[in-house]
Amino acid sequence: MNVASLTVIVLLLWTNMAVRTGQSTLISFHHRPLGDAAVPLHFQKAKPCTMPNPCNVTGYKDWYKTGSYCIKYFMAHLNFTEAEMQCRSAAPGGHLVSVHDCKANVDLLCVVMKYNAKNPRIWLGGFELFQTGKLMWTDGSPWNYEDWVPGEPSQRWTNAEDCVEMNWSQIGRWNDHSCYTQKSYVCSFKNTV
Ligand SMILES: [Ca+2]
Repeated sequence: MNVASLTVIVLLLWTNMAVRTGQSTLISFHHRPLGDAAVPLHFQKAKPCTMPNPCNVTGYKDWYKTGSYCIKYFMAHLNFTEAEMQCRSAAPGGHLVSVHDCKANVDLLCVVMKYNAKNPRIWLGGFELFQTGKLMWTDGSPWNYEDWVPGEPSQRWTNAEDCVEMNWSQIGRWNDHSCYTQKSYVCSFKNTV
């Protein structure tokens, strides 16, 4: 018997013994540890946060002020384009939300978790321009901050996942996803008051 055959037999015996003793799950974890992206979302806890103040623009007091923007969560599930169009109708200068620093990302997450902690996936206003790899915001503001799930954006340079969502597999982090999928969303407008 050569070494290769002996190795196969030992492996078969070992695997069989592991299954009989109910160790297969442990072995599976040992050899294939869960990556970050595989951690179920409902096992994750958002860090405690302070809700941002109400927007101080008359008629939009149920929106929240974060940085120079007012933002509002919308529960309805829409595709990316529909959500952007709804945001344009929701307020003058309205668009899907853009995010430009860590504080704004935390404020945004805080608002989302307040309204729908059980299903916090939302559209942001980010999208990839025609498979160029260039990421943009629907409100035209500069792309100067990002907080991706490790390994994302997974479909840059393709047209498979051209739109950006938050809270897919990690709380507060971003993922590129098919623009045709339907999700809740957050709108924002520039608060110049
Ligand atoms: Ca992706």
